[in-house]
Amino acid sequence: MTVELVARMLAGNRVALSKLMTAVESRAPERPAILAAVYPRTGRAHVIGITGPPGAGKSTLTDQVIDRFRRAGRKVGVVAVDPSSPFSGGAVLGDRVRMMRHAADDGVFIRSLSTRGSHGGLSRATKEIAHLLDAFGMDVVLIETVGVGQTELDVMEVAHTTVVVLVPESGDTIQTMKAGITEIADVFVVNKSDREGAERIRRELEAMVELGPRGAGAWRIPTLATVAAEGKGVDELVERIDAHRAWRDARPKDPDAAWAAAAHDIRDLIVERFGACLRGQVDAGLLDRYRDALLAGTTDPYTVALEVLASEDLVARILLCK
Ligand SMILES: Nc1nc2c(ncn2[C@@H]2O[C@H](COP(=O)(O)OP(=O)(O)O)[C@@H](O)[C@H]2O)c(=O)[nH]1
Ligand SMILES: [Mg+2]
Repeated sequence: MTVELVARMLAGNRVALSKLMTAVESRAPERPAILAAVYPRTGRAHVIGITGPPGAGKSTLTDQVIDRFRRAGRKVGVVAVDPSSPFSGGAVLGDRVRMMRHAADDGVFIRSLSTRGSHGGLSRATKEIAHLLDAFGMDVVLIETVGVGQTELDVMEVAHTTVVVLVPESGDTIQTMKAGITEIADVFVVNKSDREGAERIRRELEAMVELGPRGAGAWRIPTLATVAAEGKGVDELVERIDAHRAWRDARPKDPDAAWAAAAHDIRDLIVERFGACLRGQVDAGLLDRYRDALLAGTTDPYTVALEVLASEDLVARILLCK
């Protein structure tokens, strides 16, 4: 089933892609097998993060960027992440509406993710869905996420190039983030530059960039002005995004970082699988014989846990976990 679905996806079937995304997002048991099967086909796409406060125009900008990439003949996958609305899903819907004109385009695939569907593992789900889009053959994967909190930082770890979108009213955000914001951004965009104060914010950002690394090979973070609603400044944005990729590709690869990232993924997968199995084993009657003593007050949960951990019975059940 999984093998056939992956084969269909790799052959360009969008329904298969969509089903695989759902399996991965919901942590179906086939998830590691799916990811292993697509792995050899990943590593080609340029993954671009677009983040910033709600209402900054990220979706409008994403829509414009999709348009530019499509004109250049590049295929585009989009993951719209919304960590902020676990129940409503409202913003995600708005994002989709803003990118609707690409819905009929075979070279575009848009997936929305909310906290609800991904069992708290939003950054993991985002990363894995980006891998699927990469394997599907997308040249570019855009990840739109809201805000600059920890979840977004985790999400952005997946991105090769991160665009931080601000607006003329973002002065406070910049002040609270201070240097932290230049650590995540590869490109700054002041969107809604049709509004007053845009140039002032742009200069503030530029001053902050000046304080950053300036060595010969260092990337200099550009600060761009856009009016996403009118498509202004988007060509330059796409040009800087491409330039960042070229800069990145020209740098020597860091094997330690690559191994650390892989080891992190491997450990997570092992712990997750093992934890789920162990939970099942413990629930399957391992605790029954402590019930009466616990209710009678002659023991307590902590003592029971220590006894179970030291028991041969637990070891026997652990051996059943694969
Ligand atoms: N004035 C102005 N409004 C814009 C611009 N870009 C987007 N908007 C509007 O800002 C609102 C929020 O845009 P959206 O893309 O949903 O923001 P997101 O929450 O960051 O994804 C929408 O009503 C857009 O039409 C712009 O450059 N100038
Ligand atoms: Mg949006």
